[in-house]
Amino acid sequence: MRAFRFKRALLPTGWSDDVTVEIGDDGLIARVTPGGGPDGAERVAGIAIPGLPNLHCHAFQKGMAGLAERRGPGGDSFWTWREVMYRFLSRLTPDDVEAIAAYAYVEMLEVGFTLVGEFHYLHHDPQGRPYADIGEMAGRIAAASRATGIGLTLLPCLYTYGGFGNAAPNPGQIRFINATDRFVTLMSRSREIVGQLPGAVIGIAPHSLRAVSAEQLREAAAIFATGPVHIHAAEQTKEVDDCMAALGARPVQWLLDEMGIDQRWCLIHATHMTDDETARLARSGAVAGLCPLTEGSLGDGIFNGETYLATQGRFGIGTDSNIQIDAPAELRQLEYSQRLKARARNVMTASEGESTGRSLYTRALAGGAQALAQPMGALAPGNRADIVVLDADHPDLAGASGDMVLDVLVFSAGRGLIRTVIAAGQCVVSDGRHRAREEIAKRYREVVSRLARS
Ligand code: NGQ
Ligand code: ZN
Repeated sequence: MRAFRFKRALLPTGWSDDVTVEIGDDGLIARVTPGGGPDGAERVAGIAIPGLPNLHCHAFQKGMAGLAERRGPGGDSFWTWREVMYRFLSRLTPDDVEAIAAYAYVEMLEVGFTLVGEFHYLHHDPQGRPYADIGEMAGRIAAASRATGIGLTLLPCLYTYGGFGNAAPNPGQIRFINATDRFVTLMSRSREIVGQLPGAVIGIAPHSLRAVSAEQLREAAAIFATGPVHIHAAEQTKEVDDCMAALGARPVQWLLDEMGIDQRWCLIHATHMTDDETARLARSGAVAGLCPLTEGSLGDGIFNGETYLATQGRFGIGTDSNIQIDAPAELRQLEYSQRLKARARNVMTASEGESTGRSLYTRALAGGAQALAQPMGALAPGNRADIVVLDADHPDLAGASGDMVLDVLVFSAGRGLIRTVIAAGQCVVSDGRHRAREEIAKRYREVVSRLARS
């Protein structure tokens, strides 16, 4: 049993002073005592808030951040970015993927993401053949999680077709491809791998309505009848148009009508929805997996936040392409994109007087925990001991109390407030730096410089 004592903490009942959190050997919170607690607790200066789940990540894409920011011939788009991404991933070895993922996870922990949902589709060798161990790449993701201490929900991806209408995969996609039967084998192996990692959870990720058939999606949801189901949906307008042509409905509309979307579903992006789709998605209890920095980077469009929130829609946030890994910046970008769209302020809040920072943070906690099927999102017994500690002495926090602390975190000071991060009871970040940053960054630099040269 370990115990930490914080100057102040955000508990399910609100802000409390002098809080002791006792943690079991399983990395879960055993007891929370406001206003004191047992002797012998390790004192941590600062303000404790729950660690955030990162509900959508393709870790390997961290290694290409900055590679696609140069104007190409004839104008750039999501689809030209995807070509660059395919070229980048075509050369990655399992060692490369592990090195890049480990460094991405170090950065996530340093900004307060204590658990990652890895939407994992880089399965096979560069010729598209499964490795001798079909779970080779899944094992590398698990190894990166273990090395860094970030919690993991692994979402192996079902990817069969190159586009709508069961199109053949293009050469850039061959490393992703499995028909349903081989995906079932991959899932069994991935389940074993995840089983060796304490607290790790597995779900499935049919990549998108472009990459699987309607029958496959029904089949996969039935075979894997419990656990998270994540799918990219309605990110680009071209995808909506192609979906109309192929399936006779818009992507989110089709999923709602045909798949019985419920609480185990997470629709990644869900950018282009009519008001009707937005309200129906909200009522379904599913989570919208918003990735505001990536959606901005890729020119996707702006989520229908006002209507979604007005209908009590649930959302979480993801770093997706990892172009920038920064939890407060994701939340800020989400709110600012809504402000620019609505030409209004304090949009992602539901009630008068509510702090926007608090609203964004607590909704992203709950939505992420649900989407990743993890006990987290509040400092309470039975939950993962995932705790982010903010620097109470930071000048930007002068005079701030209560929820204003979260407004300062999201809108002004940002990640600079984050000093200590505890994941599953282990103190992995102190003074803003991950305990293995040096060696993991060294390996990352070697890998990325080699990739840049070749
Ligand atoms: C992905 N990323 O799977 O990494 C996708 C791009 C696709 C985003 N959609 C590829 N942001 O959607 O086909
Ligand atoms: Zn994605």
